[in-house]
Amino acid sequence: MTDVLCVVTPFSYGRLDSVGPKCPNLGLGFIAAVIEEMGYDVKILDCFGLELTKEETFKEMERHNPNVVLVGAVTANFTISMDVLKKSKELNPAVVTVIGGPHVTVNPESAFEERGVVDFVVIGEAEETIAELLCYIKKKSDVPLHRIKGIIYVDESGKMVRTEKRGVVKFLDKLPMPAYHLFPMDRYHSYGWLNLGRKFSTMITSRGCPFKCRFCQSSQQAQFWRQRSAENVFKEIQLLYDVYGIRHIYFQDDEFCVNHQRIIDICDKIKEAKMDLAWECLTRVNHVDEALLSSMASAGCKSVLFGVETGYEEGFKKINKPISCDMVVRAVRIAEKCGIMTRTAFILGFPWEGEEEMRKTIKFAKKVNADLTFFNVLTPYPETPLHEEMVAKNLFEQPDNYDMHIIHGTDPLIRTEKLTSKQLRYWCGRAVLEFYLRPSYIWKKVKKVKSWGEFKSNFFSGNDLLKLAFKKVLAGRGE
Ligand code: B12
Ligand code: SF4
Repeated sequence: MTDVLCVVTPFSYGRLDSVGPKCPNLGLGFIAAVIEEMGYDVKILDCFGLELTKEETFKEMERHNPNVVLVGAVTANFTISMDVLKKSKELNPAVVTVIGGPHVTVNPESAFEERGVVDFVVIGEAEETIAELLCYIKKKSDVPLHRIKGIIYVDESGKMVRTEKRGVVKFLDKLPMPAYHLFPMDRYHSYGWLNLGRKFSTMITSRGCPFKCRFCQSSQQAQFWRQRSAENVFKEIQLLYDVYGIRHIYFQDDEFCVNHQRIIDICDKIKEAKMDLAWECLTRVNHVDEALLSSMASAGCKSVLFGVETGYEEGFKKINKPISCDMVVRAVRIAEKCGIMTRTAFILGFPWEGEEEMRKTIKFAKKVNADLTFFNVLTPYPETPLHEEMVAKNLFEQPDNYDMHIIHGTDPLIRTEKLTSKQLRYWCGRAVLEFYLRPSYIWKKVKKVKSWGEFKSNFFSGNDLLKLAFKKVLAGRGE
């Protein structure tokens, strides 16, 4: 029997399984570490990492027979998260069910649409809330439920009670390291395009983002940007390196390079320790310069993903991203000069966009000519300004169909003022084909391949991406 069971719901990239990464769910990792520090028996059932089906997940839940079940939900896995909690109630009506994560943080009522499945919704960052809630559940404190900040529950009269708002965790260094020992650390791997055959994990070294792009949910949730100190981050790198043999880390902070000195300090520590570590991160083009990128490269940074989003100046203004086309080109060229693989991500399908904007964005992506470029159709997430705008303009084709809305996988949920969702699908496929099937690009890629393993992983993920792009173009033709 397990006291507290954290369930990472089943998830697969479907047709793009060769492209998507597998990594620990660090939100639950931090929460489990806090619970363990409190002295409870806690386990993580990582159905994504272990590649369990829904039925296998249910069997494992039955085997663990927990007293408390915790599930984290993004919008795409909300339905299956609810299924997991419903099943836990069926298996044991006395079980206490708790749901948290980005989806219920902005849309908590959805968890109570079907009564009797969820006992508690936790809003926002949960380390402090879960500690207090567990004390209440285990009858270890006298603090009444309504005094626990950051939760929603249904009281005896059937009324939904929302307690006072809880702020974010201010000092991240005081948190324990994520409970990596509870994850199947041998099961994780990087994205297909940078699968170096090394043991892989992700890390989060800061929370929030200082910017407010109109389509982004992260920017709406965290009230302000916070960082872990270089010392604290390096401690976690050492843990992953020494205890789990991790040699490839993806820093999945929304914006890794806000504080240059912190990054340079982390790089210095990696170099001083002579670690054989490869790593990658996400950042914005206006947050990098040559000094920073060369320091990162010398400490093992192999790849940087720049969120670019559109390919024309007016577009940046409209999405509230204070960057310009020149800044994008400049950042990519500096990274190239430093020997870092560049990746850029674009979004197609902002409300005002038509064929002209599609062409501009694709043209610009080709001009930037990063090593890898991703094109996705906009998925407006609840509580973002763009979501509100799309709803107001009646641009949703499938309002509630977020299920299985996985990377590049499914039909667009939206249309624009000028393009249908089928046309958007077509443009998304066409963008991929136009970008990748240029002889100059193929030759650039071939020249850079260093090993048979690298060739294989690039070939298979490239092949799957192109196949999907062809399908999108064929399905979207004729409108
Ligand atoms: C790593 C990551 C992934 C990994 C997930 C790995 C895994 N094993 O689960 C991968 C690459 C697989 C992934 C996939 C997807 N992701 Co993702 N991902 C992230 C990312 C970059 C970091 C998550 C993280 O570790 N954060 C740090 C931790 C500490 O924060 P946290 O997860 O929010 O957790 C805190 C609270 O939310 C809360 N909490 C979280 N879980 C729980 C559970 C309980 C019980 C409680 C009480 C509290 C709680 O407490 C935590 C600690 O304070 C975030 C962006 C971000 N900055 O968070 C996007 C993000 C979560 N992903 C997002 C999306 C859209 C997706 C995809 C749908 C993308 C796609 N189109 O395919 C898929 C869906 C996958 C699925 N079905 O679950 C969105 C979610 C928006 C939304 N409302 O749905 C985010 C917010 C990015 C964004 N800005 O839009 N993702
Ligand atoms: S910079 Fe990135 S994480 Fe920050 S608000 Fe914009 S899209 Fe979101």
